[in-house]
Amino acid sequence: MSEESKALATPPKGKGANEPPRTCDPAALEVLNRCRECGVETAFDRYLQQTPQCAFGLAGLCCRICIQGPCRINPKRPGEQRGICGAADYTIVARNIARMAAGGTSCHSDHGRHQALTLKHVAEGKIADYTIADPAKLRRVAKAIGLEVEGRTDSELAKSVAVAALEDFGRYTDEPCTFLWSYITEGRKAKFTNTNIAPSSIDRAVVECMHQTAMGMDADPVNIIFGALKTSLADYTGMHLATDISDILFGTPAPIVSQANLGVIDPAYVNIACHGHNPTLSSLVVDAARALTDEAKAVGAKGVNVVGICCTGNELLSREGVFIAANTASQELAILTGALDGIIADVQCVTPALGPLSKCYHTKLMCTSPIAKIPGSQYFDFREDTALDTAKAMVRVAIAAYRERDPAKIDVPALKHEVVAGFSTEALLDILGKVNPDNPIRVINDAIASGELRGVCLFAGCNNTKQVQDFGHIEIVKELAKNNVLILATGCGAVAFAKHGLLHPSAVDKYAGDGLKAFLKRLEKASGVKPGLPLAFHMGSCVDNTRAADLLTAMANDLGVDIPKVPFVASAPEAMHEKAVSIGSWAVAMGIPTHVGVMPHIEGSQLVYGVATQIAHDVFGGYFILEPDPVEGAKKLLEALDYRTWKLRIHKATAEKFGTSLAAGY
Ligand code: BF8
Ligand code: SF4
Repeated sequence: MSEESKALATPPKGKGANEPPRTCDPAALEVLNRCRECGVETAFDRYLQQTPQCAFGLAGLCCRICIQGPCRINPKRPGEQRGICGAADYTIVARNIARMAAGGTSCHSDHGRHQALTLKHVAEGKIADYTIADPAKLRRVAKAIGLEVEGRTDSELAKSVAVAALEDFGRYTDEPCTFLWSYITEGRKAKFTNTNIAPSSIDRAVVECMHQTAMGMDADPVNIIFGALKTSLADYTGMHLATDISDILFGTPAPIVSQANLGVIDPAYVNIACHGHNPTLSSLVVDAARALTDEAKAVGAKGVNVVGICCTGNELLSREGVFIAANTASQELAILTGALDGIIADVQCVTPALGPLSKCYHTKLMCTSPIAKIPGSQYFDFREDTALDTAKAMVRVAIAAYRERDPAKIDVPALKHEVVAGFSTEALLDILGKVNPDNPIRVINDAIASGELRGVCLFAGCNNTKQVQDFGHIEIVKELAKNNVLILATGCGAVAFAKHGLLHPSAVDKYAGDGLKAFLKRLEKASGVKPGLPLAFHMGSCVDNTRAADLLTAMANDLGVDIPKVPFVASAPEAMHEKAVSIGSWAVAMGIPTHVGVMPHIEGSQLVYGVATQIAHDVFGGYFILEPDPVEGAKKLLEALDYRTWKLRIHKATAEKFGTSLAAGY
């Protein structure tokens, strides 16, 4: 660790801590230092106000599931106490974490439902503002889920895909969800069938999980965790169909150049941040902004500059090259630049703090979802049939706000980085196909077999104010890159890399080990991607994590093994949201060693902790690595990769020597 890194390595300690480092993003730090002088409060301050946090809650030992509670069990004396109903520590901890997985599943899948309904309405000709942007993807998805493609029009197919997706929400028979079963290995299908965790529908899995964890229901922690895993596979289903349909409606991402960090907010323009997760709205805001350039010029601006925050930002970055200003912990800071004229929010990760904060500035906060309204915002009822008109109305609010700016408050950090993003699974396979047209995915597998790469790591997840913002992401990725691990990234992790200049070819020269550098340069030369390939491949938003899972499935199928044998790990150094719990849970069920850098609320039960970190390994091949220290986290990820690579090489050598297929029993 560098001296600079060591200075940042201490997470905020709590009340009274002397100027603790809160972020390692220089742009964020600049704004935070300024707002400390002017007394504005942010999430970083409120975290400190909340400390010390409740020890019962931190351990997962507070139960509020029925109104006899709250019941709490002393984390220092687990086993000695029970809740009023007799619930033991392990029951309470398991129920709480299972309900978080259900919460995360609800977010991703409700997003997916929205996409599916939009696609259906497009196919039926009911809405004019959307089209099928990627008919080739439509056909690929239709084929993947087993639909007859030949001789059918795009509209017919789009309707069938939409209906298949919607059926995954409400099937009343017992066959597994289509958008799960169509994309996973045969080995995972057998595993999920044998462990009885294959969901037949998303809504049912969430309802069942809430039922299972109600007062007076399941008290068996292992059974509850299996219920949580079933729900998390419903999460996978909802995520996969959301990504598939977004690509169909808005285009499958391909390499694209953009910029990242607060410096993308340009005071010369009307600045509008699209914030949240759903591209259905934000894609039309981009269109509306282009259409209203003259109106922006009429108020003295150079035009309209749409920027992104959180995963809506990732969606726009991946497809349209829209600049990304912030990940979740910096969202308030975008307002504090004094040059943000509007925030157009859809769903998820839009913090309530933006309401009162925007009132202290000229920034207009606009909410658009009937289930995500924030006091202090203006509400626009966003519907697909009037989408462009509503988007224009919101852009006009921001244009009007431009005139209300307070010049004394405008101070945008001059910090931004160029990024190369847009690496969908298809885009990556296309690049790999330039090296091996017959079998693109083998390019990765061969590089692992030859020792050029040590494996693959997917960085996902959020910012969490318990950690120094972005620090874990940055430290771990540097360590893994130095050790020749191929890096994929989504969500706020990907934005962290973007803001710090790691999604750029120059970062390859700076941070990649010799093997990774040689690998990336070979791909770069063959593919001709300009200005070159970045250190980490930005695969999209949080909901797009199944893109990386598809790549992993392709690696496994090419190797002829199931996922637990593939040198592929995941890391969420700053997991925060319930969505991180559901993603982490399906990653483990899929067979992925999954590092989490913020302690989830499970330490109150040794049994549940043991299931997450060890028993899961025995049953599914995946397991949680719970490690807040980034250096240790990186070490453990490398160990997990090395173990799999070592075994793979030995078994491959043995199979080649004796002319057999890879041994199934290892
Ligand atoms: O869905 S990574 S903080 S913005 S939950 Fe939210 Fe976490 Fe960011 Fe995207 Ni994902
Ligand atoms: Fe207490 Fe049991 Fe009710 Fe939970 S479900 S609040 S442990 S009585």
